[in-house]
Amino acid sequence: MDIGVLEKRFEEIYGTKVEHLYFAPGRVNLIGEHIDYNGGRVFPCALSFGTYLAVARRDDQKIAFASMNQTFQVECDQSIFENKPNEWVKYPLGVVKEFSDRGLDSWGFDILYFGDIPNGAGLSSSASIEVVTAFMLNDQLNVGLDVVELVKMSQRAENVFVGMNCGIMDQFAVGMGKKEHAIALDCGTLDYDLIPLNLNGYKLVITNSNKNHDLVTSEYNVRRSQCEQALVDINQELNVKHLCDLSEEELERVRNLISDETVYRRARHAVSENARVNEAIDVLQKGDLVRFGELMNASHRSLKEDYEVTGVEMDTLAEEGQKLPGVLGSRITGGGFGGCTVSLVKEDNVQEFIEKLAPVYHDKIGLNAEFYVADIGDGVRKIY
Ligand code: GAF
Repeated sequence: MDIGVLEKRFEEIYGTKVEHLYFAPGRVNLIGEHIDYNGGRVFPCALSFGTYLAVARRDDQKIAFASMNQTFQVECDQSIFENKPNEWVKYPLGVVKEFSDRGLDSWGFDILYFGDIPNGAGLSSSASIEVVTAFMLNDQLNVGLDVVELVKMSQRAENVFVGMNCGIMDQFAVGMGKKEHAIALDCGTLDYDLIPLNLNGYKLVITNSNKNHDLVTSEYNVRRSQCEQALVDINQELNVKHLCDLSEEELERVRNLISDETVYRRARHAVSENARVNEAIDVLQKGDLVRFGELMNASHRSLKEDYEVTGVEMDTLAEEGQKLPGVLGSRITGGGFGGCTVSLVKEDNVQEFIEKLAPVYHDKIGLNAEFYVADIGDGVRKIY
């Protein structure tokens, strides 16, 4: 990112200089999908690309939002909370509202964003804009909250203001990521460990299907409520806080309590995915990348068959990708219904992977895939 371009654009829009610049990354999840809201363990990392936020204070009680990626821009006061626009600004606005609800409402900011995360690709562009906004407000208003608290506020903003009942994984990865590390996060307790990513000659390749994950909010919320239903059913006899507190054997023992077959399959995905994550974190630390890759493949299969969040585009990318030389594993990453896959590919085979997968995908689906070799970066921060 050429910061000079952002600074120049800021001056063009607001007629004043950027005073401070902040950055929050996107994220890629290696394994542990759709279990953050089931109290499971997930294994995401922060990326080196993300969202920049340039800001200057202004003298009135307004906030102006603009983005170099979007045409919609707005200058608003608190009345915007009642008439929120169905535009990208609902993400940062939800965060501003979280601060405002805590009495932290000394407004007066001109803000310009620039993001280099592909939008709608399941790499957490929304969490990135939320967390960078929370981090900036915390700093500018001298609130002194720690990053985990900002992460929680950002998740709440998305749940309450945007209406997407996401778990905490994305905001946590964006806030707490560390260069060359993945985060082993227990979403039930928020205990976490930073695990070094020693990939011994392998690379994480992100493939963007360019199929926008447009169903994500509605279908996502349905999946989440199905998991909640499974928990209610199971708790007729048990007393568990989260679905992922169950082992696979325990779930089988109480299977008859779940009357709806679809709800049972959703629960089976959650419980089996959690077991896969625990094993994946373990084998990665032992350097067993072959097993790690097998677990990635099994994760994709479970998301396809039991959770039904993949679709033909993502299945094509993952399943065709799994067959290519030097590929240990490939799976959908993020909420699903489009977005990206993440594949573990031998460094020497990365070019071949791209050259072979792109035409297969194009022939079958008619879309052009894009490829990024993941560069694992740090979490949210102030640049100046
Ligand atoms: C989306 C959500 F925002 C996350 O909380 C998580 O549930 C993910 O989908 C699926 O693992 O990115």
